[in-house]
Amino acid sequence: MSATLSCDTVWTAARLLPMTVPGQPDAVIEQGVVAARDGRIVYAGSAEAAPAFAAGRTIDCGGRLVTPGLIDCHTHLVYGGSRAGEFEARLEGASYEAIARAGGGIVSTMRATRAADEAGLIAASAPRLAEMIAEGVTTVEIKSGYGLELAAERAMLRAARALGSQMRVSVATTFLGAHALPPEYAGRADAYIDLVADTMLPALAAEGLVDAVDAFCEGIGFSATQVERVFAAAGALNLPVKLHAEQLSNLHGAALAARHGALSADHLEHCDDAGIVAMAAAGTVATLLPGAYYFTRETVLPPVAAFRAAGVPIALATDCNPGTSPMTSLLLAMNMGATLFRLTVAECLAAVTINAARALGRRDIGALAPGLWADLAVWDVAQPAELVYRIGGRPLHARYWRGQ
Ligand code: DI6
Ligand code: FE
Repeated sequence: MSATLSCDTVWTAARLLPMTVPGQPDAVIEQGVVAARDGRIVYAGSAEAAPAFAAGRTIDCGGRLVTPGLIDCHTHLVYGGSRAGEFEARLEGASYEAIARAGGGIVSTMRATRAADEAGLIAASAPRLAEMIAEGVTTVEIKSGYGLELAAERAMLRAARALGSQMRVSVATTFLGAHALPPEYAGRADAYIDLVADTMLPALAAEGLVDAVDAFCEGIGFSATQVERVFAAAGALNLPVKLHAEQLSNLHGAALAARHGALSADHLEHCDDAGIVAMAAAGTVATLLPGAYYFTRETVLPPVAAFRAAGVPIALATDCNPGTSPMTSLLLAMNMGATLFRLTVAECLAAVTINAARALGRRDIGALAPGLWADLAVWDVAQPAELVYRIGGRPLHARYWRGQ
């Protein structure tokens, strides 16, 4: 006889996919129950083993699949303007790198972002976030990196925080000052990195705007040495790091990230064995971004089989950004992860829940277990594979963020 457990909400008749064992997400609990108090899960498991509940409200899930709320762990969701014109130019033959070198690309979004104020950025970005929420996303990471000067980077991060407080979704902010070289620093990349590491990062961190620090380690971005400077500054502030690594070429960014205990290394199409070994040893998550792979028509696949063999946890994210992945659908990213990268259904599900949580350094989301936030997605699907299989459609029946 177990004692009565008092709680705010009980979800009954759920087919539960708790994601507590990342390797075995097919282990659906057919007659599942979740109970929450003060936004946190107090029970998640079979109805049979459940205690008696004294609940404020009971929600009958009608036998629907219930998963943790989805986590989009890599986005550039906050920005001004559009790059549809650049897309058109690429269709006529211009390459992404050529456009970037000609002052377009990231720098054109920088101009539009600097021109918008915080309210303008919120207004431009809220619809994108609403699309994610409509697909069951309960946590989203949002990077800066289109301001490339203190005031505009601050406006981006403040807009991200504001979206998180307005929209019933958790927002994790990442400072990506080292995303691109602003034109006023042309030919002076080291001086810009000094500004990022010595001025911008400490100021924004002091304002509570930075949960993690990222950089773009690439020929058209920053060198490994420059990234080291940024990571050292992050380390001095006790902030975790992550890295855009090996997207277009191999600068050994994955190994660099692992050396700094990075939460994740992201993209990784050109990652080599040394990078994989280093990531496995450091517990760094491989965040794969199939939307960017697809949209830039990349032909080199990320070494998924080697990540799998080495035991590197794999996450998937939208990389929502105006240049290389104008995508807000995390479900489509799952489909692309399976179709383009050959991830299994089980891997795709873990990639947007438990492993995405790890890529954000979070242990309080991404699974359904006592103590974690009651972030739930209730789906109108017969089996978990349908979440990965379908392209389009809105399979979400209901979504709960912190129990509400
Ligand atoms: N890698 C990407 O795919 C995006 N940023 C990055 O570091 C592209 C950003 C853009 O083109 O606006
Ligand atoms: Fe990115």
